[in-house]
Amino acid sequence: TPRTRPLLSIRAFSAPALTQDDLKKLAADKAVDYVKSGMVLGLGTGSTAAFVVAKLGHLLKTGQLSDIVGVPTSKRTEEQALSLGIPLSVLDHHPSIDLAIDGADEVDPDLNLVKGRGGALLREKMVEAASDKFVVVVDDTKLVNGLGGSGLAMPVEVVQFCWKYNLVRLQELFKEEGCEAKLRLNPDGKPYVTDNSNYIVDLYFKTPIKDSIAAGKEISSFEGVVEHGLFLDMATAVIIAGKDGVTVKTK
Ligand code: ABF
Repeated sequence: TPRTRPLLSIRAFSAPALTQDDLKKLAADKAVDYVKSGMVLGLGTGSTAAFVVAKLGHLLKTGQLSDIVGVPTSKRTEEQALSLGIPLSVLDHHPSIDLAIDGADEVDPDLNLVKGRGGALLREKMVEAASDKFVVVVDDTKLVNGLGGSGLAMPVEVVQFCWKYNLVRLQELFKEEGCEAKLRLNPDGKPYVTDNSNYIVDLYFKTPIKDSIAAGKEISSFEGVVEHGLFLDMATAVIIAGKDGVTVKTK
């Protein structure tokens, strides 16, 4: 009797899992769909926003986009954009921006954000507040139920003068949330200095911030506080990339 051969075994080839960088790039690509030739664009900071800037550079170079002007939110982004030949400006010359695209550290269900772990919160807030539309690009690890809920830093930019005084006041303000305030340091142990020559106090919460609107107002009322990382009611849309695809949330 002829030997029967086993039926061909069908091995399921699954696509390799998407890395976090793949997800960031997916969100960035989707956001660039909102960009049109002739726009003034707010250019964000951070690894997700860097994918946006890279894509804009590519579209310009290949002639798929023209006449855009970028307003960068940090020196880092300015350098990247310049290296890609993206024409740049500042708020002094372009006080109203058509569209800003930037990353975030936390996104709550109402599209309120924590931003600034990358240290660029002041310029980000100025540029994004001056934008008609503000599109946020994140991977789904950034979603939280309440701001401060990731357990990671919520930054506050403070003047260098008597920074410890403000650090203590900030920690006291969020006593109920079990807040621990720390001066941000560089790897060499020296204080991290922002593009605006200030320091950053990072706030770590045990429980999410109870009332972010009240918190934002209180932080801003402290003399010597320059800006905080709560970006409330600013996002027009949030593009979230997860392993099941890209979702766009609007208010
Ligand atoms: C900027 O970059 C910041 O507001 C935020 O801190 C950070 C997010 O970085 P990444 O995209 O690298 O996670 O958007």
